[in-house]
Amino acid sequence: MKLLGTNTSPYVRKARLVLLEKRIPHTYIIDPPSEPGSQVALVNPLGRIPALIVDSETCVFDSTVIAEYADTLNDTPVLIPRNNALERMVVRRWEALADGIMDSAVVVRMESMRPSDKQDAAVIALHNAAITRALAYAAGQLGEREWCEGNAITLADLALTSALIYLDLRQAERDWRKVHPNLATWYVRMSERPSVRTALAA
Ligand SMILES: N[C@@H](CCC(=O)N[C@@H](CS)C(=O)NCC(=O)O)C(=O)O
Repeated sequence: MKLLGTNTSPYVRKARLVLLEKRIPHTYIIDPPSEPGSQVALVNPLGRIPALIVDSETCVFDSTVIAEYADTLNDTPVLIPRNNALERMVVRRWEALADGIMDSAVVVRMESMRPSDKQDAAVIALHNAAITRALAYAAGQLGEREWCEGNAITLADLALTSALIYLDLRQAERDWRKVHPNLATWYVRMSERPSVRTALAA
């Protein structure tokens, strides 16, 4: 399999973390969709990354679908609970929360890259407020537990890790570690995992 992406995309990092945690063999290919010669639009009509090329006829797109597909390929570990509806919902809700943080942080980033007289301060404020609330919710849900849900790593932990890495990249001034020390403690443990080290290194 080939995963097309870039190192700055939080959705790509989430997909990579899933593939790496599950040790699913794949080649990671840097392919910014906006650059001439990009393969992305040829395999994903939306022209977005991540795009996971399974074979000449099959491309999986949207990080949520990649995560779900990859999780069914093996059981080591199971990242999305399969039998318990409540546990499954909670993990998917964590993913939605993390994706929402990414979505809002991307909007803030895009808006702040516009000429200053064209930036919409209200849009920036709205999305920054959503991120602030989402982080408080995440910290409250996590408490002092080791994992976001249950007694082992799930997609929830990987999605949240990716969202926080993106905040470090684009909103370092937010200093979420100071506001939520329990998230910081949890993140230190996550960042020691080989998958996270690999996904941060390149
Ligand atoms: N919901 C999608 C979002 C994917 C997305 O928006 N990716 C961005 C990169 S962060 C993208 O490909 N944008 C087009 C571009 O970079 O030209 C997912 O989870 O995969």
